[in-house]
Amino acid sequence: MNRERSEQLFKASLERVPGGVNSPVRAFRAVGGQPFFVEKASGARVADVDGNEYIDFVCSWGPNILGHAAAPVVEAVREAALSGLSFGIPNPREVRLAQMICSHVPSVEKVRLCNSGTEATMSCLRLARGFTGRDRIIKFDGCYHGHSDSLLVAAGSGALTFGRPDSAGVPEALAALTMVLPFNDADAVRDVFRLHGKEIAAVIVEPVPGNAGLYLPKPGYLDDLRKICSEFGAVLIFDEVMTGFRLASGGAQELYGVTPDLSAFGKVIGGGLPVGAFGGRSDIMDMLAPHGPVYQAGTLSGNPLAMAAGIAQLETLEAENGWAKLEKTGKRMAETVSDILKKSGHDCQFNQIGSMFCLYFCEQPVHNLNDAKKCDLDKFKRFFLGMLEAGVYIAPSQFEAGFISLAHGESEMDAAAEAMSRVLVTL
Ligand code: KE4
Repeated sequence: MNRERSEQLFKASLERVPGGVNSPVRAFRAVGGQPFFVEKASGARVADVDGNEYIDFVCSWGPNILGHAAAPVVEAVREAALSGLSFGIPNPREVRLAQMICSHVPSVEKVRLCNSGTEATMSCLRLARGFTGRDRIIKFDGCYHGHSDSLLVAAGSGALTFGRPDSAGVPEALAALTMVLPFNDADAVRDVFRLHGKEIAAVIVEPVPGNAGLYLPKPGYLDDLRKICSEFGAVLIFDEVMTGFRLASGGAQELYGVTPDLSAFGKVIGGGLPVGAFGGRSDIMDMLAPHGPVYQAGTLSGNPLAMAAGIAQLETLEAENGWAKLEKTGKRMAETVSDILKKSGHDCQFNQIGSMFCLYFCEQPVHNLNDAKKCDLDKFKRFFLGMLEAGVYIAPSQFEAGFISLAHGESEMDAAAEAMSRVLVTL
């Protein structure tokens, strides 16, 4: 495929934007080559500036659950824009979106809207620390919660459970307050609570981790986290930025029947515009300024256009029973892919739940980050590039999840399956 215009744009971008991109994963560093630049997108397809078209299985990392440029969302944003782009004053749409979030997610008694998933999870931590008066938190390896300092932390070496910075610029002293444990191992959590229970403000987890590919919680694991947090008075935070309003209208917490104390949201609730949200128990949420002592704020929080997009997206999902449709498409995709993999002779693992999936190039099942790290990254890279040339865009990293939307119909799924069969033969 000719990508001359994208190459020119990337060259120009590199002069003014670090790495040429505004978010690292877009740079294609994990798969080689250069990113293409999008001209326009519609439904399940994106077209680059050189006129190449791709079936899109990234969906802007989750937000475009109806497909790109979905008419109800575009119309709602257009109409809202005519009445003003930002007020910094309360507006009816932010009340409506707050009510919709609370009506779909029973554990969310109150919610605060913000502008990104990072803000949402960062604010959950500050709330939990303010509510409990404790400083330590627990996260899990392979889970990503955005780029706030307390969450850019890697597991300490060996038995040392205190975290170490996972990015330059994160102070050691702050990172040490974050303990990083293996996902799907409730005993490890219980052991740390026995040692530090009184100092731990919160446990934050992606109930279905989608940032090291995609793997699922083992039966009872999330229930164990709930029991341990209740026993020691720690706040259980579900980071549903990716799973919220995607895996079910009530998110992963509905699917697994586990009630967190706080939840973070983003992506789908913004309809493609910048939105985050965090909410949960009223007694915790009422700690937030101006009502309580925990400060949190945002110039564009509750922005009328972003609210209009989120409301239109959720209303469309409700009206079309979108979650049931996505469940069906996801199941059909898993059946098709497993048939293709059987015939291909490749050792792959295909993890799927609802409209999220990941094809791992490894022999053993993937239940956590260590399993995922055993993948053949070179084979994934060749698969990614082959699929791209075949007009199918999947996540440019083995350690990312894939997404389908309501716009992924039979023709897109058949075309992608056909491309997959052809590319696997070349690996
Ligand atoms: P944002 O700040 O990017 O809106 O959200 C951060 C975040 C928080 N929690 C979860 C579970 C997330 O998946 C994310 C962001 N996801 C990545 C995809 N792996 C966004 C893509 C990117 O960073 O460019």
